Amino acid sequence: MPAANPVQELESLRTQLDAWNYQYHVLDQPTVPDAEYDRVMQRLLALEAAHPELLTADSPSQRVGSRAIAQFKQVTHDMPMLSLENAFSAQDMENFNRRLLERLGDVTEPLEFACEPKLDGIAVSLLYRAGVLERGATRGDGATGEDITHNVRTIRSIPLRLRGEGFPDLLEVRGEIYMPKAGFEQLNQRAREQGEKEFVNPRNAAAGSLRQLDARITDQRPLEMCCYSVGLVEGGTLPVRHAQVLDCLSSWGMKINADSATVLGIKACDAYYESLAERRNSLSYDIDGIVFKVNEMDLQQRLGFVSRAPRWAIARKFPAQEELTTLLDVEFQVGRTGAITPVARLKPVFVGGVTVSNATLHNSDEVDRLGVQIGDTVIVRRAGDVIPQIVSVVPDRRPKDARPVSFPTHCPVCESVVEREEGEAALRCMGGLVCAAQQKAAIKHFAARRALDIDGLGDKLVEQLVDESLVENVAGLYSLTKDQLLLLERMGEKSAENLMSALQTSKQTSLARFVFALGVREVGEATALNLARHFGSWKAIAAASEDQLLEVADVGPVVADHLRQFFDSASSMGVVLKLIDAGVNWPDLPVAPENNLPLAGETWVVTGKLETLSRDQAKACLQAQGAKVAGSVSAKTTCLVAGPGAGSKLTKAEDLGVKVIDESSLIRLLKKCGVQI
Ligand code: 9MJ
Repeated sequence: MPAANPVQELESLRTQLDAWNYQYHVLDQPTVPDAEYDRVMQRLLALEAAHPELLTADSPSQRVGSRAIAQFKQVTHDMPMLSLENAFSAQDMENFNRRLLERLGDVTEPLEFACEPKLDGIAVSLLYRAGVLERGATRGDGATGEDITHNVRTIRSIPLRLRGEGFPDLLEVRGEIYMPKAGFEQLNQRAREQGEKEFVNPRNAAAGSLRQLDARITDQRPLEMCCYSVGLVEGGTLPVRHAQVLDCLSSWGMKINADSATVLGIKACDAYYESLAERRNSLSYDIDGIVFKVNEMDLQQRLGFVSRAPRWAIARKFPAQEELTTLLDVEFQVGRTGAITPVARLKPVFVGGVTVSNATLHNSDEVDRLGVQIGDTVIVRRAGDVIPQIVSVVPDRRPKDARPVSFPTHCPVCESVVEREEGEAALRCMGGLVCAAQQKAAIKHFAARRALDIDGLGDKLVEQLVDESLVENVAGLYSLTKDQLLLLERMGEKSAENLMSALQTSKQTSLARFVFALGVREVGEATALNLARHFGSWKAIAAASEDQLLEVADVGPVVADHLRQFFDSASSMGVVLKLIDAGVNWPDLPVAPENNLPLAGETWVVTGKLETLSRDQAKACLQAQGAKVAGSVSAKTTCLVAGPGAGSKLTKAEDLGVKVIDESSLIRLLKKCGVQI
């Protein structure tokens, strides 16, 4: 339908697209389906093609250039871009506060501070003239950066023209361009699938994405910008408090951090720091600390700068999550099922708040992927409670005497032959329960809290019991005597009595716990619960054919095969019978037909990052309650469980009006269904 007035129609299409873009990328509140956005964009493109003279640089159609630039131009920052002084403790914060008060002299405590999560990305400056984005530049060394306008324009949370009114004629907005964790994971997933090199962390990925000469590449990268200050301002005024300035930027269409806050006094800054530190891993973006800024702009003015950092701000850093260290050696650990895991022995290094001297290398595929050799300098990462990982190798620091990691052909514990099963990454010791390492691991698993929960039977004690040949398998635990225990190192009368009594108590259990405690390969808690519910008794599980096992939710051919192998093995069955003879018991369950389960007939989807459960655990628990768990959201979906970083599935669920809950609600629901979490 040709419009009577193309100028008006163009303006209305652009305003509409800008608004949708703002709602989606800045407010995180999508309002129209993608198809509608695409239709309006197509109309805009057609109209602009018909009227090239009406094309403007701030049109939403003009985000991605069609050609690469030849090179980056240098940009001088008329107002230097500052760095921040660092603080590492509450004491450093006290000192900061004291310095502020001393310098200001006449102000009384408490000072008001703006608290902002310190994004770990690339600092940039955006210049808006008459509300139109004119230039984007990196901070560089603070005085000179690089012109990255072509790349900045591709980032949808950066407006090409400001919204609303009242902005100064010239406005320099500063902030951080970063890659959210979920986008980073997807980017690396794609790189893995295409056999390309992965990025080490979201910061490097953001930096690499902005360093592209061709904006079409940057356009493919999930970058965002969050604004945290202004630089040059001409032809207009801004409010008198920093937090109000940010609110102004927000009203003009810029993204600001929703987790920021203003507080009174330095103690409240500490409390903010502690609460963000606790939430750090569940945020959708990486932060490396908290920035505290004196909120009153006139106080900022009076405080001024020292060298290149403002006196009115400080960054309290979290303990680093990545550090460099040396790989001293690789040793091999044998797990419960014989899987042989290479473990990196590292020169001890303080990272993520603890000293790390070991990291898992997972398997030989991972060693190959990293290309790591003994003697290499490596980057170690420890985030939250996650086990430390080697992220990458620093190739230029490889010493001359570095040597490749060589995998054993025989088990380092029992010397049985080692095999790599087809389609598996792990090497496996074929010694079975002859292998002391597998014996120990099986007993530790059996005694664990979520299994038979034998209080006081810790790892060290299990190791002693096996090393002293007092126990060979889990059934042996129940023939231990107090006198035998008293022979062990550091075992007193009281501890021995307690352990004997804990062993006695542990005999009273549930079928699900018992099945889980047996440690059959791939049979986790959720599968054990499903088996218990489906068959009701131990004998029925042991007697089930592979086909019957396959009827159980969450049991596939691999698990069914492991289960059959376990029950077909005379030695495994011997252990089970001995346990029952020793008095291990549980109430048999009424067999729950699948359609009696609480979530029978429902279809669930799980997306985003979960904190307490893994996504697989959440899925297995839902399936155990009778739900179908699907990979994508549709009108048939009963409920979406969305963790931080949830993306298109969440959008779609909201579009379709599907119920959305978070992890804590899921856990509450599962607990109500009787699941132990
Ligand atoms: C970051 N990186 O998130 C500043 N920053 O302010 C925040 N950096 C900053 N503020 C003045 N939130 C200089 C740097």
